[in-house]
Amino acid sequence: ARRNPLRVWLDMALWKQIFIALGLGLVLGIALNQTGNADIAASVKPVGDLFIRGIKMLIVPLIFITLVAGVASLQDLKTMGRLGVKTFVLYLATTAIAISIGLALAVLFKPGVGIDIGTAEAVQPKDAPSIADTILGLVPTNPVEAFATANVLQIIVFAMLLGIAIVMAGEVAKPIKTFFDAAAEVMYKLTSIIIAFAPYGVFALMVWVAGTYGMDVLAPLAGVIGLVYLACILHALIVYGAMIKFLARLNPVRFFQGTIEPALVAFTSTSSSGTLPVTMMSAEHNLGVSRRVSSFVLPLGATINMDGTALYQGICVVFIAQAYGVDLTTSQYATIVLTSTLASIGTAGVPGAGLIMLSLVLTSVGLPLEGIAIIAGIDRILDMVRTGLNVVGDSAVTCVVARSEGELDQTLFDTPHVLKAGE
Ligand code: DAS
Repeated sequence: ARRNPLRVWLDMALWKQIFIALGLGLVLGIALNQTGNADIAASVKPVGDLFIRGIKMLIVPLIFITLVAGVASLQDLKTMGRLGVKTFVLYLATTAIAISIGLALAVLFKPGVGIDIGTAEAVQPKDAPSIADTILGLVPTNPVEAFATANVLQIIVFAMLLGIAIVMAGEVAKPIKTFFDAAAEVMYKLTSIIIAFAPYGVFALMVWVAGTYGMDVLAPLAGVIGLVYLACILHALIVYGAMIKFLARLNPVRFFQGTIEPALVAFTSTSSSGTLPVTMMSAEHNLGVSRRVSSFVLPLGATINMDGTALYQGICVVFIAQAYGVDLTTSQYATIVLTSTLASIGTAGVPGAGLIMLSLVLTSVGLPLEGIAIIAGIDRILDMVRTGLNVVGDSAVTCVVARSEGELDQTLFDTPHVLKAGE
């Protein structure tokens, strides 16, 4: 008997709902743009913003509570140290590979050759914080202020130290440890409620983006857009595929299936820290990663691991150099790799952060900042795919680290799409 379509929709797996929402939103947005109704497309944006606000609301309490609970559950602090080293090494390695792929493809395909330069006011570059300042900035002088300003790295440092202190306090701290374990469970439930709204938020954001940009803005820069998308997809398939297959000895197909939800939320929201609650839920439910590992590796990754951003910067710097007819020297390429890596660590996981960092990389090789004006017009389109890659890269490293620590449930990993909304 024919089932009620609403029943069919509500029973559908979350990832399918999100895919359908993405496709419908894209088609409707382009249709509205082509029929001159871009204002109608823009009018649905608040629905998307509401969803993004919902997941952002979770970031601070979710990271803090799950990380304290995760660290406090570590029996020995040696594990913590080992986790940290593995996480950092893998994050930096994948970012450096990402930049190299970006540079190689840009030199190969020359997307910037023949582009006429639009002139515009220069974007003031944020000077890169010195290494010392960066390290000092990690320690919050006031944890409450770190919470209020959602300073994720400072929250991570405070939560880790608090968790370590709970372990050291032993029996007397039992009530606190129990509280954080319970609070973590509650935060996961709250996250699954918000995730139920993902398809609607994704739909609205896609209508707005497709409706606002349409095809005419994208055509002249189709070359660099296509190259960034191609590079991100290649990086994911080759680098993460190989990591999952050879380092984690797991099935890459199952990995990519398991990261569809966070990848699409990141793609439409262009905020990896905003997507973090979804990334954590999918790591746990789809990929079988333990909370202890996911609550440590993912928040760190959302802030310091941005392969997509690094790759995008590699391509855009060469694109701008080509557009200005500048031939970069080998030492300039080396400078680009270094500044892009540092810039992607310093880039916050928020929309458009990569464009600001691009001015830092351009300045480092003496390229005119006006070049950013060309990219700025299409940056939202580029931000979508680079943020998606940022998030998939975080999930890949989390799987490898969890697997190496014996904290990945392979049965769960091999079961496609366990993540349910609202459970
Ligand atoms: N949008 C940023 C993020 O959330 C990345 C970027 O702007 O480059 O990861």
